[in-house]
Amino acid sequence: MLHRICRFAVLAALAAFAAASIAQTGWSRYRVSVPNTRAAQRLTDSSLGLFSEQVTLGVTDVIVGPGEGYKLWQLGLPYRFVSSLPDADAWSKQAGADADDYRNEYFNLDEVLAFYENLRNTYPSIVERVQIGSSRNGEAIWAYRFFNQRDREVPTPPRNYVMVGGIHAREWISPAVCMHLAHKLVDTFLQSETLFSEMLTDKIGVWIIPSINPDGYRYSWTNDRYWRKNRRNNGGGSYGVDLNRNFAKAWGGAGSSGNPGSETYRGPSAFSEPETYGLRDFCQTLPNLKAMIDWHSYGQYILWPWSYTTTPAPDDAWLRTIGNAMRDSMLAHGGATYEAGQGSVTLYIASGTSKDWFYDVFRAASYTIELRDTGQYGFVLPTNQITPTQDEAWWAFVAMVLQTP
Ligand code: 0X9
Ligand code: ZN
Repeated sequence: MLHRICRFAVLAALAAFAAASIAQTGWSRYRVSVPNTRAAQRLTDSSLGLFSEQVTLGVTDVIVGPGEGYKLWQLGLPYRFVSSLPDADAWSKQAGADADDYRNEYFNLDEVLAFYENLRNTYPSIVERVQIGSSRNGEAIWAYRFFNQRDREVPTPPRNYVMVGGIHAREWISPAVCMHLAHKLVDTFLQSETLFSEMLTDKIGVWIIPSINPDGYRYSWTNDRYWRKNRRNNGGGSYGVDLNRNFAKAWGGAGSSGNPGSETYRGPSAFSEPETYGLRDFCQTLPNLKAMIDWHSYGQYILWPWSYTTTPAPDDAWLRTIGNAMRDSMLAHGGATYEAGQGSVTLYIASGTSKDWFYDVFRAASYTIELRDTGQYGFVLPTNQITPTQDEAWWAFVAMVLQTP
């Protein structure tokens, strides 16, 4: 009896110690032994977050949040500490109180890139970057990869997604939305938001291109707020190619111009621009491409191929399903009303666009999303609409990921 009491006391003390030490580490990853189906059921029924889609026999990794140590203990299963997970907001604390300003003001290119570098430096295990090329004026074009840390351990390539920011210089809400996707992905991968269990698996890698048109974006800050194109010197005093008319699918067709002075100048040939061929070459290195979203403004549209013709794309049915799901998800989470449709039909015909090329080559989900508003302010969207636009864009993105298994 005494022996039993002693053993209980030791266990209780150990439990208290374990609970206290877990609480102090904030978010942690633990590996739980799951010897049989009864144990598996206990773990399934607990409210601990999982690192996988479901409990597996043998061992299962769980996410233990601050103050959740007792839940681990209550399982009555052997477990061991694997690693502590960084605080999802550490990056903004590190950068000072202003780091969240991207929610309320527009960032110039240096600030945008500093934002991503800050995330990468704080969370090197889940954020990487690669240079996908250089702009016409020699500025680096970056892609940042956000991925669950575990996908380094699995042999199969993750589902890859590409988010394109700022192809049109003056559409400042596009890079602003991409920054928010980056921030939310970090949050999602670091913490167990069970709603996103799909995204917590090892199966997705999201590539965000903060600005595919850095020269144009800079120019829209320094010289001309309404600049759209890149900054190619076309000669004769004219500058710029409309990058969203420079892709190879139906290049040169209706809804693009051969006049260098035009806002929709398609360039001298398909992929004549380093920004577009950089994106092309980069996408072609990615296995298992699931989707691309090219973020634009304005009009509040979710558009799928084709853009160059009003004939429906061969996969119109599932493009529509995903597009409608994005629209519904935005609305269901308090966002604005977006109209979903085939680009050429819902908006206008445009040839040589990113989404037609992407769909044509990869037969993957491919969208242009025209963010807020519907015309009151247009490209110069007031700063108090940045946050709600970012929030609804996140919900469109989540829906798209859930629809593309
Ligand atoms: O014209 C464009 O490139 C896009 N609109 S924007 O006002 N952001 O310039 C729309 C391209 C989407 N596709 C079709 N219109 N078909
Ligand atoms: Zn645009």
